[in-house]
Order: sequence, then structure tokens, then C-alpha cells
Amino acid sequence: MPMKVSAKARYLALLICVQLMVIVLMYREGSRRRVAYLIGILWKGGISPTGLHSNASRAGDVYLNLSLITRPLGGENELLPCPAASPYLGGPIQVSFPKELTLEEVRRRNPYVTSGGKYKPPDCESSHSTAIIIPHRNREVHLKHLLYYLHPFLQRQQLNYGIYVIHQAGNYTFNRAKLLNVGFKEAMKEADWICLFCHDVDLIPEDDRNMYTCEKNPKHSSIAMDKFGYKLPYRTYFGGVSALTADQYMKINGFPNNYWGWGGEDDDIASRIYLNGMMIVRPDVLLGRYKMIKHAHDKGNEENPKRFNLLAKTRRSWKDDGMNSLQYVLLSKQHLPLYTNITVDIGSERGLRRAT
Ligand code: UD2
Ligand code: MN
Repeated sequence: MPMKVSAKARYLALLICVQLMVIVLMYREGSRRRVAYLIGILWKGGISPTGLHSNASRAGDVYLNLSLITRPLGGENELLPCPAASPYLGGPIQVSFPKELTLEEVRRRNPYVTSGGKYKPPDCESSHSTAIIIPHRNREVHLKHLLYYLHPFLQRQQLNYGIYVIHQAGNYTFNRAKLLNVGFKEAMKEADWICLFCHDVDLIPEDDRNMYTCEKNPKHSSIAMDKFGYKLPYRTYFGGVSALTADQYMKINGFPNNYWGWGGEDDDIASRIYLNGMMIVRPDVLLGRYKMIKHAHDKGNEENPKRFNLLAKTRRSWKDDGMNSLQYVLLSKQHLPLYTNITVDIGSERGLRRAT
């Protein structure tokens, strides 16, 4: 019996040695990420594929630097331009979703945010202005958490900004892209926003160096989400959080209005970008990190079975379907303390008068 055990032990030791040698070889061959991932699995979450655990442990409170931002004594008249890089950035952000959080608390912690969820740095003149457009229905809890993180995140970046929530009225099938078109149009009526960020309500940025400013090409920001193991799921992926200048938005005729239900609209937008001679740019994968608040598929946003047929036609349809064909009925516009709420009847597939 003792002989048998030691033979087993020797066999096991040999097996471990071989595995270690393979790991060392792979490491030397340059497959470091894969090896780190392997070790991570062996150690049950010890090391992440991106090696970012060190960052995560440095993650700080998103409100940490806000108390440093104050209005200078001389008033607003003599503000100097903001520096190229904001001194308030802190890098990785700690994200959690406490049930007891209230909008009142968010409001209290953001004293410089003005009516409609607008903000300008009190201590310098920002050359950036960004409108955040959030398509929404029945996700009030997600919205509360997003506002809690987004306001201080944007203030740390020293941006002029405004937050717009585009609320689809009625129970008819959800239409994310059409709501974003409404958001673009209504936001541009209020100010000449330089940059428009189309933002899912359930995505929380995890690093404030992921700048909410626009580039020479449309930008996809949510490239590393926890939901996809902090990796880009596919090359032309454009869902979640993306940014376009007003010119870029109009060049592609905005977004499609005819994707009702879940899926496909983000790929249509990506096609529009390439069809118009532009490309998708992205932040560094270490910075474009997001947590998605866990959720099930919403009632009224079922998978769109027509999406593949629609996608096959984008090349022909983009010119006629978009900002130039957008129709909706604005039901209300409220300048709430933390955001501008736009409630809109976007109708149904059959037209404007059927949204019930
Ligand atoms: C993915 C994309 C999203 C979009 C969608 C397909 C990511 C992170 N996001 O999201 O950008 O392309 O697929 O349409 O990959 N919403 C409501 N109420 C509803 C339904 C949707 O407010 O009843 C809004 C909300 O802002 C939400 C967004 O629409 O975040 C996208 O819907 P989702 O979160 O259900 O879909 P998801 O996570 O698969
Ligand atoms: Mn989601």
C-alpha cells in the first residue's frame, strides 16, 4: 500500500513538472497574457488576463478629488483655460451599487451641477463640451447609479457637459437608435455640443482617464467590459458607449430609426461609419473598462428577428433612414437637478400614431 501511494505521488510530481515546463516555455515564447490567464484560473482569480489586478486594488472613490474643485475668489470673469491634462484625474475607480443610494444623495454630492444636469468647471475655461445621451425606459435604478458615477467622473475630466435622458413613452417595442437620434436633435437645440456620447444606462466607467471627448473619427469607448471578460468581443463592435462629433453624426445621417427591439442597431451604425470613409477609434484597453449592472432582457425589447435582413441593406438604406427621416412627438422636456429628461413618443414600426 505505501509503495502504491508513493508511485502515485511521483507520477503527480512528474505531471506538475511537465505542466510547469510548458508554462515557462509559453512564457518565454511571449504568450504572457495567456499564461497569466492560466495561472489566474489555477489560482481561482488570482491574476486577470490583463494583469490589471494591481490597478483594481488602487481603485479609488470617484468623489475623492471633487472637494479640491472650487470657484476662485475673483469670480467667473477671469478664468484661465483648463490645462491640457486635468489635475483631478485619479485613474481606476471603485464601483459598487449600494441599494440605499438616492438621487438626493447624488445631488448633495455634486453641488456645482446646475439645472438639467449641466456643468462647467468653476475654476477654468474648458475647451470641451460633451452631451451625454442616455436612451431609457424602466431602468430608474440603473440611472441612479450611473448618475452617481458619471457626474464626478466628468467633473474630474474638467469638461463642460450636460446629461440628457431620452425616455421612450408607451409600451411599444423599445428603439435605442431612434431615441439616440431624438437625443441628438434635442440636445443640439440647447447648445452647440462639440461631442455627443451615446451611453447605455447600465454601463459604469471604471477609469477616469477614459476621456469623454471626441476624436477625428467616431470613438467606441466601452471596449473592455466585465460582461465580456474585459475584452473587445469583435473588431467592429460599437455598442454600449460611443462618441461622435455633431459633424460625424450628420455625415452618417445619424442612426437608423427602424431597428425595433434588441440588437443590430450598433452594427448598422458601425457600417455607416465605414461606408462614409471613417473608422472607429478606441481608447487604450486598460482605460476603456466598464462594469455593466446585471440585468435580464427587458419586456418590450425582445430580440429583433429582422436585424440581419436590415443589416444586409445598410449600404442602400443609410441615406434615407436616419436624421433626415426622423419623426417623433416631444411629450415633455424637464430640466431636473441631475439631468434633462426628454419624454418622447417615437411611434411604432407602422408610424407615429400607434405608440401604445
Ligand atoms: C447591448 C449593447 C447596446 C445595444 C444592445 C442591443 C453592450 C454593453 N451594449 O446591450 O448598446 O447595442 O446590446 O440593442 O453591449 N434600455 C432601456 N430600457 C429597456 C431596454 C433598453 O432603458 O427596456 C436602454 C438602456 O440604456 C440599455 C440599452 O437600452 O442599457 C441597451 O439595452 P440592454 O442593456 O437591454 O442590452 P445589452 O446589455 O445587451
Ligand atoms: Mn445592458
